[in-house]
Amino acid sequence: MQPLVLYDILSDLPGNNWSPNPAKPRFVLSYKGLPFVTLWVDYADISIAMKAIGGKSSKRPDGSDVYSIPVLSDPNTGAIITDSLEIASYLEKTYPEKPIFPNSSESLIRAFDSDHLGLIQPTIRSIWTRSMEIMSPATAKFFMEVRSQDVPLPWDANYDEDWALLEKGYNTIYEWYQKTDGKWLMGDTFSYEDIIVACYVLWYKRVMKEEEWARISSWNGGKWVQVLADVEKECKLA
Ligand SMILES: N[C@@H](CCC(=O)N[C@@H](CS)C(=O)NCC(=O)O)C(=O)O
Repeated sequence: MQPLVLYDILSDLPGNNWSPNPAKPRFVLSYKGLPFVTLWVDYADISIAMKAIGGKSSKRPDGSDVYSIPVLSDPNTGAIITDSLEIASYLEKTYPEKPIFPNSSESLIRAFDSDHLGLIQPTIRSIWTRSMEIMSPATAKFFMEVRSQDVPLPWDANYDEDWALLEKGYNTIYEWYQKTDGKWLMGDTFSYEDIIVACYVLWYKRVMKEEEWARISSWNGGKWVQVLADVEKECKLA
């Protein structure tokens, strides 16, 4: 089997990785035990690089084309897949061993993906502010220019209201975890839902200031540090 190729986003951090969307396919590939290599792309070059390999485009609010990461290229089948959820779906269909959508749960997990993002999206300007700090100045400038089309400036990582909203969002996710008997959102059955939750927590751990990460780590009795550790272990990334 030839290694699959995952396109992820470069940063100044040791080991590069930070962004939650490419983290999700990295966790899935590792969980399923599939061989893969990662190609790191600067955020400012994503559109040029993904257009060149045949990634799918969508539109920015100003009507211009945007190509996004993650993209997965599978030399075993010739497939080039854009979007973390579509990549998860492709990997599940093509490599069904070690399911991430157990018991025909893909449609429910698609709904979960959107509900989960809906809890984080209102606070995203603060997390984006921290994410810009791990990019080169030119890339951070590009990031702010393009992403401010989605969330108008000013952004700041200290907005009390963002922190209150983020904590409220995690209280909701905590309630979801409390409804099950096992350690996963589906009880004793591991699924892509837990990967989604862990990859966002990993983002905070990677980009936030030490005291901000300590604050998140204290929420819900340390639940989020535990979920991240459990998912990393399950996916053989720890
Ligand atoms: N829904 C997509 C979102 C992907 C996305 O927003 N990717 C960002 C980086 S995390 C991107 O590539 N942006 C390119 C740009 O804004 O130029 C997914 O889950 O893969």
